[in-house]
Amino acid sequence: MQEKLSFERLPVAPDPSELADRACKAAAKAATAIEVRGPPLHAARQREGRRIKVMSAVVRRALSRLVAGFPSLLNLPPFYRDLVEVLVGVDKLRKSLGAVDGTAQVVGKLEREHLRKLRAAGSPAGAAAVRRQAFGRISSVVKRAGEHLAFLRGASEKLSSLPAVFTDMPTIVIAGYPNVGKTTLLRALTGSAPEIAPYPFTTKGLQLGYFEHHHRRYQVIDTPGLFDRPLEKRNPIERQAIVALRHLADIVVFVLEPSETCGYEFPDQLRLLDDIRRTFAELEVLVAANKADLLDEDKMRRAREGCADAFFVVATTGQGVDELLKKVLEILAPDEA
Ligand SMILES: Nc1nc2c(ncn2[C@@H]2O[C@H](COP(=O)(O)OP(=O)(O)O)[C@@H](O)[C@H]2O)c(=O)[nH]1
Ligand SMILES: [Mg+2]
Repeated sequence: MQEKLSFERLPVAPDPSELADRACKAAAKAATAIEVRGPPLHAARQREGRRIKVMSAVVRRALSRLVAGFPSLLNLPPFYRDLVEVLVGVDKLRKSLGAVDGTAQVVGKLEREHLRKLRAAGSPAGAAAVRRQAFGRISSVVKRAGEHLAFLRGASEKLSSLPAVFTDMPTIVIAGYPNVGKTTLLRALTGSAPEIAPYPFTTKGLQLGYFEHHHRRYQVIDTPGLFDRPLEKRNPIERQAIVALRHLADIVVFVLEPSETCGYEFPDQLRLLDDIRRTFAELEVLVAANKADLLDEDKMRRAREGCADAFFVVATTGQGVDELLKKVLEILAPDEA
């Protein structure tokens, strides 16, 4: 079963002082909850030992959870790797996760070191001093990781704008100017309303839909706001985020709208089509000439001249969509179409 990689629920890195405080409080509470027996020194060692263990455990658990909550950067699918690179930098992220993991290890070491010292304590006051020293050193180690924790907090926030998609499902990316009928075509292809997923550098997000053919699922992605102006007009960071979609796409359907009711002139639409063909150079780009119901003879002729191999469709009624889909499946599943 394929699974979507989700960045929507990344853990939020704790504030170092708050974490240290929380751990101290939990430790104090745990120490009063245990029953100790025997002479005062023995009882003090038990209590203080318990406090050190709980302090350490609370800190280590919080740090390990944080690290474990980030998807492994080593085997991120290229689509996500590119986006993580654009948004936070893979190396920086790896370094901070490594530092936090290292902090958890050091805390464990400090715990063991102070438990040993505790065994050598000669009085209840001495045992309390060892515990205070352990708390102080653990707190300061956690605070020294503050910069990395802050970086990870920012990273979680930025990465929460990444969409949850299937990276290994055959995928059709729909491109074209606004209002040409991309979403309507997605509905026609999938038979349902799309899910919306966030995407960096656009407030419109992605629209995702799915359909099944011969027991195989296909993903259809509408990209409002991403491929609706030439990529040269984007800044390099935006461009990188947009171009990451080529890792997901197995085929592109570019929606043309020769009737121009969308408000964009036909020649501009053809220029954008050229741009998309260059961006997805390694992929097949099929063209759907939509709103064929609105074309008079002149515009129909012009559309044929402008794009000889376009599929004329009416996304609202589904007319022509089957032929387009047949071609899509011929390319994506040549053995089954
Ligand atoms: N007449 C006609 N209108 C269409 C067709 N396809 C879409 N529309 C209309 O065009 C408008 C924009 O469609 P939409 O799918 O939202 O475009 P998008 O911005 O590219 O996603 C909507 O009002 C649709 O109902 C079509 O084939 N014929
Ligand atoms: Mg749309």
